Amino acid sequence: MTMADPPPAANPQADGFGNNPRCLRRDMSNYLASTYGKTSDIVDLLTHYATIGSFQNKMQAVDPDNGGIGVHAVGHYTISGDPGSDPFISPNDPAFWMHHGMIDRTWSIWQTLDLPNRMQVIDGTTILRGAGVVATLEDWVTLDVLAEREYQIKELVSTVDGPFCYTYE
Ligand SMILES: [Cu+2]
Repeated sequence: MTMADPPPAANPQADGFGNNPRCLRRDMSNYLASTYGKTSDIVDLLTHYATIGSFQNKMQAVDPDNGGIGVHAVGHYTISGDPGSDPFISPNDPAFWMHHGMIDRTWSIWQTLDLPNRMQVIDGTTILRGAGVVATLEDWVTLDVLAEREYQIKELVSTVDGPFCYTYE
């Protein structure tokens, strides 16, 4: 007989995105990974979503009844997941960064399938959730301690142009 872990403290915000500090739990939620994070889900994403808006909306989807759970969200809710899952605690587990590398790789592959139309394109707003200002390629990004200067989004959308120089094999 095994004892179940106690549930995490309730998030202080109704939307679940409030600061909720607690000890890290290293755990995997295999259900989401095996249901929505399969290789076939990545292939489907790469081959059926031709615009950046449809591609990222499918990749980011978090509603099983409306678009499913996207391969990006799967990692956030799978790695280091508390029983209630918390997308903001998942980056605390070093294993999570393999997932984010794969998300970057998937975006890079998607771009190379139609470079003229998929490299310099973005969709969405300047904030993660809720209404915000529509982002443009001209907007500036602050990377804090990771970079000595700010970059425009148009400089950051390629793995080989701008400040980056890497490819996936
Ligand atoms: Cu992420």
